[in-house]
This record gives sequence, structure tokens and C-alpha cells, in this order.
Amino acid sequence: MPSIILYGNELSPPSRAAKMIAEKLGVDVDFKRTYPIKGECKKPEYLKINPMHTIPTIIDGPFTLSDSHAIVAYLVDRFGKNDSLYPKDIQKRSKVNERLCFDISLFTKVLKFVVGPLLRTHEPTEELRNDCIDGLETVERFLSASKFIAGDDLTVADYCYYCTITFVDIPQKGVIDLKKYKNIQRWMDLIHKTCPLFTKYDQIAEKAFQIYLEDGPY
Ligand SMILES: N[C@@H](CCC(=O)N[C@@H](CS)C(=O)NCC(=O)O)C(=O)O
Repeated sequence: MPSIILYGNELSPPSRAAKMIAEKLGVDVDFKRTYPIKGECKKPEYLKINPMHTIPTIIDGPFTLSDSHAIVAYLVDRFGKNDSLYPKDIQKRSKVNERLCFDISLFTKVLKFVVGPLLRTHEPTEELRNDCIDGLETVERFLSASKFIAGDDLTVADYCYYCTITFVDIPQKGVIDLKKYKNIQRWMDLIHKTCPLFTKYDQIAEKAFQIYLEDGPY
């Protein structure tokens, strides 16, 4: 079984996406749990491997890579038995890339909305709430045209979006009612039926949040 080092944290949506794809591909992961809020990503030794001071980061032999979107694509190209999660067909792949790029903006909106309640420092403003809703409405439009995020097949984009969108509910369940997004709900049901890892990682995320509540910074 191939193996990589993965710096991440189960509470972090982009880290979960990278970990899920590695597990899906049967890659053996040496998981180095990393705590951004404790300042671990800004330590000189971490900045050497990831100058952007974010998790996730992977190390594959002499090669280091950061940003969950780059990582999930790399893992499929490097270890996938086929290209179904990240198609080689140039138009299909470009559509996946388009959707991965939007997830960066979606995650930023979601993070800004949840970070105050997560750190128990402040409530999100109406503007941050509206930005988050705007991101979800965009995803709702994507899913009105296709079964999955980047077309009619499950791809790496579904893993990234799933981790991002469920983060809306992790620190403040129901504050934005995800149930009213009918296409997102239909898609969530479908991906749970398509890949059991989604249910497994719901539990992993929930457990990480409980540990965070009990032990403080993640
Ligand atoms: N676009 C990046 C975002 C990663 C990100 O913002 N990770 C957060 C944790 S969820 C982090 O490491 N924050 C620490 C920091 O920015 O210093 C990705 O997808 O990997």
C-alpha cells in the first residue's frame, strides 16, 4: 500500500476532504494532527513545508503539496486505479477544476460565518450570513443542472463541497437551515448512498467537534 504523510485536523473541512480521498484510494496515511489555533501552522518548521500556513499539507517522498484542492487532484492522479474521481478527459477535468476553484471561495464564506461561534468570540454579522447563503445558493444552482457537483458522476469536488457545506452545521446546527436547499439535500442523500465514507466522516467530524468543545483549541 502506498503511503504519505498528511498534516491536518479532523475538525478542518479541507483536511477531512484530503483524508477521505486518501482513504478512498487505499493510501496509507501517517496523519500528523496539527492545531492551527494553537499556532502550530506558523511555527518555522511548518512554514518550511507550507509557507501558506494552512492545513492540509501532504508529503509524498521528496514532494510536498498544500491546498486540499491541489491535494485531492494529485492523489487521484498519483494513486487512483482509474480516473473516475478526477477525469482525464479535458472538458470533464476542467469542469471539476472550475468547481474546485469555487470551493475555495465557498469555504472562505463558510469559515467567516462559523469562525466566531466556533471560537466563541463573536456572532456573525448579517453580511457574513448573507455571503454564506449566497455561496449555498450557487451550489443549489450547480445541483439543479447535474446529479453531482461537477456533472453526473461522483468526483473529488463532491468530497470537498461536502466537507465545506457540512461545516455550516458543525458549530451552530440549524442556524442556516440546510434542509431548505432541496438540491443540496438530494445530493447529500445520493452521495451517502454512493460512498459509505461520507457517513463515516460525519461521525469523525462530530467527534472532533466534541473533543474541541471539551479540550479547547483545535
Ligand atoms: N484553500 C485551503 C484552505 C485551508 C485552510 O484555510 N485551512 C485552515 C484550517 S480549516 C487553516 O489551516 N488555517 C490556519 C491559517 O490560515 O493560519 C485548502 O483548501 O487547503
